[in-house]
Amino acid sequence: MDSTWQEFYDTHLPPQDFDQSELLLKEFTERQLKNNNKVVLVTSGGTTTPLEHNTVRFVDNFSAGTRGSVSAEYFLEKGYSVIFMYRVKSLEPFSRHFVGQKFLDMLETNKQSEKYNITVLPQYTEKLAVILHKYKEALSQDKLLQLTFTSVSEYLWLLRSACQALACLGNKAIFYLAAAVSDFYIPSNELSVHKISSNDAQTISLQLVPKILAPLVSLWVPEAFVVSFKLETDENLLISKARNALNKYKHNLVIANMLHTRKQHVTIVSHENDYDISLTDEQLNKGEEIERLIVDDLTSRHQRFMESTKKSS
Ligand code: PAZ
Repeated sequence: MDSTWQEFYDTHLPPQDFDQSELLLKEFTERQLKNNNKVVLVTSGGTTTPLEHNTVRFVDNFSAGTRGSVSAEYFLEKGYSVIFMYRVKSLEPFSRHFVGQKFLDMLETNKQSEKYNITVLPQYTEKLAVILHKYKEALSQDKLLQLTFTSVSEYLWLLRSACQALACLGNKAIFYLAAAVSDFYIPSNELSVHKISSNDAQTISLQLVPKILAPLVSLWVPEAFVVSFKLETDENLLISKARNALNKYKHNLVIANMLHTRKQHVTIVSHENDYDISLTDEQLNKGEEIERLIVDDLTSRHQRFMESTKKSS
């Protein structure tokens, strides 16, 4: 069964820290507007569909958060301010370079008169310093705001709130919707309160998550530059599905990618044409990131978009 987006918000409570997130979004965007900054909202990571109110079990959507976190860094390099809306525990800009053991492997300790000192191993100092500097600069220049979600409901509440805050930026805002959002959910009033017992045979009936791109493009941020992503595993469906989405929601671009080649190859589907952005094997092995090319392409498109939609005063 299908539900409308209004019904969804009417029947699902906002997340617990919603007032705080709303305030952060409002204040951040007001400061960006005052400083005449361009802002990109990057969504990143996968949403969950909880199976219980007190959630022990949930259905998850695949996404490590690489696309979003890497792109956020390149948008900052291009002078954009970034609202990074990401799934708890997925990759984040800057810290993504040091996940798992990697960070600890960069450090060494030595003990002098009962006190520990920590130093960065010389071979890592430059890398760590460069990344740390960029991170601190983004914060001190007030160019990065990070907000988290876990469930699809939290994601939808936060996304609408971000739209309401960003609407005042008009065509200076980019929406870069890279998060992998659940297509199905169990409505709040049908969810078991407690952990489903393994003794109870369960038939779960899922409802379709409302397609939020529709109100986002037509009602909430009609002047913004909106980019969605399409992930497929069947190559034969990828471009047609991406184009259908573009024709249906009438936003600016769809970036189409295949699960297993997404780090090396994407197709940009626009209203005029489709074109590929790729890294060679050699570039990939050298550690180059396709997001640099994607962000280069998008920011020049966004520039043209702002010029063509400039309001004559
Ligand atoms: O986060 P990641 O780098 O592992 O994956 C990125 C991605 C494949 C989730 C993203 O590029 C994407 O296609 N997002 C939209 C997914 C969808 O069609 O719902």
